[in-house]
Amino acid sequence: MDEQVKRLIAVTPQPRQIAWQELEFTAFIHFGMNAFTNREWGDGSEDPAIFHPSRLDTDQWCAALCAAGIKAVLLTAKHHDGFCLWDTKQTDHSVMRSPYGKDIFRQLSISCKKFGLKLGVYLSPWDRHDPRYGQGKPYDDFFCAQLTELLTGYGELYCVWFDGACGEGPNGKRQRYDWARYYQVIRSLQPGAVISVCGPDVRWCGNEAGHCRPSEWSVVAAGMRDNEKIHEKSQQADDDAFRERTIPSGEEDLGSRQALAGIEELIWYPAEVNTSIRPGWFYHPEEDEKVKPLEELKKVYLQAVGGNAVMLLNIPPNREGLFAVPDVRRLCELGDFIRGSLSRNLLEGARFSASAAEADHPASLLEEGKGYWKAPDSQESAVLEITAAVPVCARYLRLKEEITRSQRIEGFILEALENGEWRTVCEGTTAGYQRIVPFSEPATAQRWRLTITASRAGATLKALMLH
Ligand code: FUL
Repeated sequence: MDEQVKRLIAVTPQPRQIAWQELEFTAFIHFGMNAFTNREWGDGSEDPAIFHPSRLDTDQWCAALCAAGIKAVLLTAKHHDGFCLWDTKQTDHSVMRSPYGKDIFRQLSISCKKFGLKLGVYLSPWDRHDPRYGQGKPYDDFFCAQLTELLTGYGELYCVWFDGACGEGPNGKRQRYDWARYYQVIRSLQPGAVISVCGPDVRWCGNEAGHCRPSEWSVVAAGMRDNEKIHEKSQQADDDAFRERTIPSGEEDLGSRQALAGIEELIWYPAEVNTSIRPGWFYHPEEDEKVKPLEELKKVYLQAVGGNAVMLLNIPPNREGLFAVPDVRRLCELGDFIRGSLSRNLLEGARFSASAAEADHPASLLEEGKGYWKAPDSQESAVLEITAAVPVCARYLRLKEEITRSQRIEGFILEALENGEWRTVCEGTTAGYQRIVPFSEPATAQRWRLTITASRAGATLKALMLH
């Protein structure tokens, strides 16, 4: 085996990264002072007296998230303005000093249990309220104490999300974050939680418009984990145009053999696609008419969840503390699409055979969904023949690699036997945790053929489905 291929396939995920990836579709909730001031970034001088969501109901949030098929939720416990949504003992600047007076993170944690959702937390390192920000260690002490409260008082968390944004500008305060210390606190208190974006476990896809790369690799250069670079990129996030932007040019290809040639340290660093259901991250009444159309959200879902990334969709509660009607409606529509078009596997009961397989990993394991097929490492291409129980009419292909064996597939083609002739139905590049490919037109056949045209050593598949 080629030396580079050997190095590439030696890179595999941590169990916490697999658990996170399996969530597939997750939610962000941006809530706080900004909903009441109608801003996106507060400056920290907001008076807690104005925070009074009159009908806040975390069950309403969770019910709507479940209707969309979402599996986990991240709350902005503290955004850049420093206002805390939980009962913190580290500052007065919190919900406890507001007319609302209750711990919102606590309420959400109770609702999450009730609805079977995982819970995570966004804690902004940039803090425009606390006077310790910019003083070095005193701020790190404060930040770690806040983290400790959140990581010990609310049960198991699946994610801690660190934003790279800081808009202090050249004459502003400078705080050098002690990242290593923050990570240590998280690893010791919540070892199962991933640390995302400015963290070692989950990579920000690089934009807030919902785009990921056509070939999203989870094996990338260790340099992608550089918080300073992430910070630089998200500096531009204050600008509306940025939210519409796609992948930064020069960064379209992060993981091909060519892109990684000569890179010393390689890491498993899977992508997350974060975007908001509305133009802003926080609620603004004038955006009630601007909830993203269903077609756009379907596209983001298929590209992200079907493109080896996790989708993180933001839904901001309004000033009453509820998801607004248009947002709830859209979540239900999206859930209907996912349940209606992408849940039933038309290849249930189908027979699979492969041009080659390792003895322990025959193609027949794909039938049972209990193991995975694997081509021998000497073969960088392979063919799988599929005979469905009955002729099926399909619109989507779904592939899942066994990622504990790394990400290997570089190209594939699906054909259908129609009227005695093989016709190409769709093709693609990477698969990874999961690839979903919509067909340009529906195809009806009983016999199908998947050709892995290229892979890093022997390909693996733990699922091959048609919908
Ligand atoms: C950005 C922040 O500045 C936005 O306000 C929002 O929280 C988004 C998810 O990340 O960097």
